[in-house]
Amino acid sequence: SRIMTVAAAQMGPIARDESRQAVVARLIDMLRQAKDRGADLVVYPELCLTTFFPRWMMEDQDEVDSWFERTMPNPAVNPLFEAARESEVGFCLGYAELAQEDGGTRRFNTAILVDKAGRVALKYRKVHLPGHAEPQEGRKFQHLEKRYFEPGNLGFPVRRVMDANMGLCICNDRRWPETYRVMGLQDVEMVLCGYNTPTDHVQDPAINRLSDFHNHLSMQAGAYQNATWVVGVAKGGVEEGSEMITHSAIFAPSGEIVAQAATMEDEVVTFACDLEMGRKYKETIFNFAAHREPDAYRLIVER
Ligand code: ING
Repeated sequence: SRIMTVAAAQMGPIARDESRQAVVARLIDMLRQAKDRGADLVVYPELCLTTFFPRWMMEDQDEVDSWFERTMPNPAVNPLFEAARESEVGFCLGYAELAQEDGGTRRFNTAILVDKAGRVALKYRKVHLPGHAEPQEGRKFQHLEKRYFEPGNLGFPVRRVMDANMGLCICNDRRWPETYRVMGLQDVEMVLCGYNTPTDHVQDPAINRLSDFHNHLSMQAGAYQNATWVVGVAKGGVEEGSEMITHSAIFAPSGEIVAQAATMEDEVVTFACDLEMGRKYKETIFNFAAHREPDAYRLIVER
């Protein structure tokens, strides 16, 4: 066995006017709780430095850009990087990234994995952007990720970090089987996924009442069908009037939920994950080399 003790650091709401410094203090507090429980790795939610700003239509680009980080690390998050390095704990951080790239300004919904030495070992930019580019009539809250971000351009990389094949995805990505399969084909052993999931995403109560079920269903399926651990971490509760789901959880390669959050607040959930657990599935049921028939799947990439 090869044990990675992972902590899902679920967050309660972040207020619109909550400073990054105040938020970072919450993140450090949870890092210390996780360390006390023997965690090697702490996983924070999507966009964990600010409120979920895509719920609002903003005309002024400077206002939009105030929600983004221009460098990472930066003065606001340095205390977290220092606390993690001192505690010899790795962490996964979700944030809005404003980058100067290919001669232009690019904006992504991003997550990084920082190792125990404080190095950024892996970076991911959210591929599946839900919602809309233009405000929609009749919505109490908008969902304008397609307006404020562009689709990620880094693919779904899997890297050996902290002696584990690690992969990242963000929120809506977890609903798409392709997300896990692209990483599964790279022999991923643990997928880290933060999310901010409003319960009123579609205007249909019959679907919205299943928000929690669809959340766990997506990650249980992804874990089992690719024989990988999945760590799903919410920022939730009622944030600026918008209700978002919580139930952060840790999913084993069997598809079983081995630990889950019980509150809608900041809450640390830990589990000692044996990274060898997926091996038996990959040698039998999900032996991709022996059983997959890619020629039969061409439609998936031909659109
Ligand atoms: N949020 C939501 C998510 O995919 C959503 C959007 C909610 C889609 C409910 C479908 C159903 O969890 C983000 N940020 O992607």
